[in-house]
Amino acid sequence: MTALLLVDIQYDFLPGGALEVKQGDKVIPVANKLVNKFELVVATQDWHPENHGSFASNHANKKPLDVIDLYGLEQILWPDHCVQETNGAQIAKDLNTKPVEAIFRKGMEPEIDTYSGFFDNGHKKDTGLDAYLKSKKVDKVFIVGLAADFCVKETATDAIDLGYQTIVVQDGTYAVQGQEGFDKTKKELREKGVEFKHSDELT
Ligand code: VGL
Ligand code: ZN
Repeated sequence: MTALLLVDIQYDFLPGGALEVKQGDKVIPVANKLVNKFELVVATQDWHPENHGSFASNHANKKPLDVIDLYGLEQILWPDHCVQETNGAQIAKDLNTKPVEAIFRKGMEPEIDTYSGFFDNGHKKDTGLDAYLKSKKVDKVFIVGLAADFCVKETATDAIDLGYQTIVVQDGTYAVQGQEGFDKTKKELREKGVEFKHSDELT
Protein backbone atom coordinates (compact mmCIF):
# COMPACT_ATOMS: atom_id res chain seq x y z
CA MET A 1 0.00 0.00 0.00
CA THR A 2 1.21 3.47 -0.91
CA ALA A 3 0.36 6.63 0.98
CA LEU A 4 0.65 10.32 0.17
CA LEU A 5 1.85 12.48 3.08
CA LEU A 6 0.95 16.17 2.96
CA VAL A 7 3.36 17.96 5.27
CA ASP A 8 2.45 21.28 6.92
CA ILE A 9 0.56 22.95 4.06
CA GLN A 10 -0.49 25.75 6.37
CA TYR A 11 -0.90 29.50 5.85
CA ASP A 12 2.11 30.45 7.98
CA PHE A 13 4.40 28.58 5.57
CA LEU A 14 2.88 30.12 2.45
CA PRO A 15 3.96 33.48 0.93
CA GLY A 16 2.81 36.22 3.31
CA GLY A 17 2.80 33.86 6.28
CA ALA A 18 4.79 34.21 9.51
CA LEU A 19 7.43 31.71 8.38
CA GLU A 20 6.97 31.99 4.68
CA VAL A 21 8.50 29.68 2.17
CA LYS A 22 8.97 31.47 -1.14
CA GLN A 23 6.86 29.80 -3.85
CA GLY A 24 5.40 27.57 -1.13
CA ASP A 25 1.92 28.08 -2.57
CA LYS A 26 3.03 26.16 -5.66
CA VAL A 27 2.83 22.90 -3.72
CA ILE A 28 -0.95 23.21 -3.50
CA PRO A 29 -1.83 22.50 -7.16
CA VAL A 30 0.70 19.64 -7.14
CA ALA A 31 -0.91 18.15 -4.03
CA ASN A 32 -4.39 18.64 -5.48
CA LYS A 33 -3.35 16.82 -8.65
CA LEU A 34 -2.08 13.87 -6.57
CA VAL A 35 -4.59 13.41 -3.75
CA ASN A 36 -7.06 11.43 -5.81
CA LYS A 37 -4.36 9.12 -7.16
CA PHE A 38 -3.58 7.55 -3.79
CA GLU A 39 -5.64 5.10 -1.77
CA LEU A 40 -4.47 6.72 1.45
CA VAL A 41 -3.73 10.39 2.07
CA VAL A 42 -2.66 11.76 5.44
CA ALA A 43 -1.54 15.22 6.51
CA THR A 44 0.57 16.76 9.23
CA GLN A 45 -0.07 20.10 10.92
CA ASP A 46 2.46 22.14 12.88
CA TRP A 47 0.46 23.13 15.98
CA HIS A 48 2.35 25.14 18.58
CA PRO A 49 1.26 26.63 21.89
CA GLU A 50 2.09 30.36 22.30
CA ASN A 51 4.90 29.56 24.71
CA HIS A 52 6.68 27.21 22.33
CA GLY A 53 10.44 27.02 22.83
CA SER A 54 11.15 27.30 19.09
CA PHE A 55 9.83 30.88 19.04
CA ALA A 56 12.52 33.58 19.31
CA SER A 57 9.93 35.72 21.12
CA ASN A 58 10.02 33.31 24.07
CA HIS A 59 13.76 33.87 24.69
CA ALA A 60 15.34 37.07 25.98
CA ASN A 61 17.53 38.91 23.47
CA LYS A 62 17.03 36.38 20.71
CA LYS A 63 15.86 36.83 17.16
CA PRO A 64 14.63 34.44 14.49
CA LEU A 65 17.37 32.24 13.01
CA ASP A 66 19.52 32.51 16.17
CA VAL A 67 20.51 29.06 17.35
CA ILE A 68 20.18 28.06 21.00
CA ASP A 69 20.39 24.95 23.14
CA LEU A 70 16.83 23.94 23.99
CA TYR A 71 16.91 21.32 26.76
CA GLY A 72 19.98 19.70 25.24
CA LEU A 73 19.09 19.97 21.56
CA GLU A 74 20.31 22.54 19.06
CA GLN A 75 17.32 24.66 18.11
CA ILE A 76 16.98 27.24 15.35
CA LEU A 77 14.66 29.96 16.58
CA TRP A 78 11.71 30.93 14.42
CA PRO A 79 9.21 33.73 14.28
CA ASP A 80 5.98 32.80 16.08
CA HIS A 81 4.16 30.51 13.66
CA CYS A 82 1.37 27.95 13.52
CA VAL A 83 0.03 29.02 16.89
CA GLN A 84 -2.85 26.73 17.82
CA GLU A 85 -6.25 28.01 16.63
CA THR A 86 -4.84 30.96 14.67
CA ASN A 87 -5.46 31.41 10.97
CA GLY A 88 -1.76 30.89 10.24
CA ALA A 89 -1.99 27.39 11.67
CA GLN A 90 -4.89 26.40 9.43
CA ILE A 91 -4.34 24.03 6.58
CA ALA A 92 -4.67 26.05 3.36
CA LYS A 93 -8.27 26.15 2.19
CA ASP A 94 -7.19 25.75 -1.44
CA LEU A 95 -5.79 22.33 -0.62
CA ASN A 96 -8.29 19.58 -1.37
CA THR A 97 -8.46 17.86 2.01
CA LYS A 98 -11.53 15.77 1.14
CA PRO A 99 -9.42 12.63 0.60
CA VAL A 100 -7.32 13.25 3.76
CA GLU A 101 -8.14 10.44 6.20
CA ALA A 102 -6.19 11.68 9.20
CA ILE A 103 -4.25 14.73 10.31
CA PHE A 104 -1.33 14.28 12.68
CA ARG A 105 -0.60 17.38 14.73
CA LYS A 106 2.87 18.02 16.05
CA GLY A 107 4.87 20.56 18.03
CA MET A 108 2.45 20.83 20.95
CA GLU A 109 5.08 20.43 23.67
CA PRO A 110 6.76 23.75 24.52
CA GLU A 111 10.05 22.11 25.47
CA ILE A 112 10.84 20.39 22.20
CA ASP A 113 10.35 21.01 18.48
CA THR A 114 8.94 18.45 16.08
CA TYR A 115 9.91 18.77 12.44
CA SER A 116 9.15 15.21 11.43
CA GLY A 117 5.63 13.90 11.14
CA PHE A 118 6.80 10.78 12.98
CA PHE A 119 8.84 11.87 16.02
CA ASP A 120 9.93 14.96 17.94
CA ASN A 121 13.44 16.25 17.26
CA GLY A 122 14.84 14.24 20.17
CA HIS A 123 13.14 11.07 18.90
CA LYS A 124 11.54 10.62 22.31
CA LYS A 125 7.86 10.75 21.44
CA ASP A 126 6.05 9.27 18.55
CA THR A 127 3.11 11.03 16.90
CA GLY A 128 1.38 7.75 16.08
CA LEU A 129 1.89 8.19 12.33
CA ASP A 130 4.12 5.12 11.98
CA ALA A 131 1.66 2.82 13.77
CA TYR A 132 -1.18 4.27 11.71
CA LEU A 133 0.60 3.67 8.41
CA LYS A 134 1.72 0.19 9.46
CA SER A 135 -1.88 -0.67 10.46
CA LYS A 136 -2.87 0.20 6.89
CA LYS A 137 -0.04 -1.95 5.49
CA VAL A 138 1.72 1.04 3.98
CA ASP A 139 5.22 0.27 2.74
CA LYS A 140 5.78 3.22 0.41
CA VAL A 141 5.24 6.93 0.99
CA PHE A 142 5.26 9.95 -1.29
CA ILE A 143 5.82 13.30 0.40
CA VAL A 144 4.60 16.75 -0.64
CA GLY A 145 4.66 19.89 1.47
CA LEU A 146 6.67 22.43 3.42
CA ALA A 147 9.35 23.12 4.14
CA ALA A 148 11.72 20.96 2.07
CA ASP A 149 14.71 21.66 4.32
CA PHE A 150 12.96 21.14 7.66
CA CYS A 151 9.72 19.24 8.08
CA VAL A 152 9.75 17.45 4.73
CA LYS A 153 13.41 16.53 5.22
CA GLU A 154 12.92 15.13 8.71
CA THR A 155 9.71 13.32 7.76
CA ALA A 156 11.50 11.69 4.80
CA THR A 157 14.51 10.79 6.97
CA ASP A 158 12.34 9.09 9.58
CA ALA A 159 10.24 7.39 6.90
CA ILE A 160 13.26 5.76 5.28
CA ASP A 161 14.70 4.82 8.69
CA LEU A 162 11.36 3.23 9.59
CA GLY A 163 11.55 1.05 6.51
CA TYR A 164 9.24 2.81 4.07
CA GLN A 165 10.25 3.26 0.47
CA THR A 166 10.31 7.04 0.46
CA ILE A 167 9.82 9.40 -2.46
CA VAL A 168 9.82 13.19 -2.21
CA VAL A 169 7.80 14.83 -4.96
CA GLN A 170 10.43 17.12 -6.46
CA ASP A 171 8.02 19.85 -7.62
CA GLY A 172 5.81 19.47 -4.53
CA THR A 173 8.13 21.05 -1.99
CA TYR A 174 10.13 24.27 -1.52
CA ALA A 175 12.78 25.18 1.02
CA VAL A 176 12.84 28.01 3.57
CA GLN A 177 16.48 28.46 2.55
CA GLY A 178 15.64 28.73 -1.15
CA GLN A 179 17.23 26.73 -3.97
CA GLU A 180 20.45 26.26 -2.01
CA GLY A 181 18.52 24.76 0.90
CA PHE A 182 16.61 22.56 -1.49
CA ASP A 183 19.71 21.25 -3.27
CA LYS A 184 21.53 20.49 -0.01
CA THR A 185 18.49 18.68 1.37
CA LYS A 186 18.04 16.69 -1.83
CA LYS A 187 21.66 15.57 -1.77
CA GLU A 188 21.48 14.52 1.90
CA LEU A 189 18.21 12.67 1.47
CA ARG A 190 19.38 10.86 -1.67
CA GLU A 191 22.45 9.65 0.19
CA LYS A 192 20.05 8.02 2.67
CA GLY A 193 18.11 6.30 -0.09
CA VAL A 194 15.21 8.73 -0.44
CA GLU A 195 14.10 9.09 -4.06
CA PHE A 196 12.98 12.27 -5.80
CA LYS A 197 10.36 12.17 -8.55
CA HIS A 198 8.50 14.84 -10.47
CA SER A 199 4.73 14.71 -10.04
CA ASP A 200 4.39 14.11 -13.81
CA GLU A 201 6.18 10.80 -13.37
CA LEU A 202 3.50 9.52 -10.98
CA THR A 203 0.62 7.73 -12.58
C1 VGL B 1 8.73 23.95 9.94
C2 VGL B 1 10.27 25.32 10.94
C3 VGL B 1 9.51 25.35 12.09
C4 VGL B 1 8.33 23.19 8.71
C5 VGL B 1 7.98 23.95 11.08
O1 VGL B 1 7.12 22.86 8.56
O2 VGL B 1 9.21 22.93 7.87
N1 VGL B 1 9.88 24.63 9.87
N2 VGL B 1 8.38 24.65 12.16
ZN1 ZN C 1 7.09 24.88 13.83
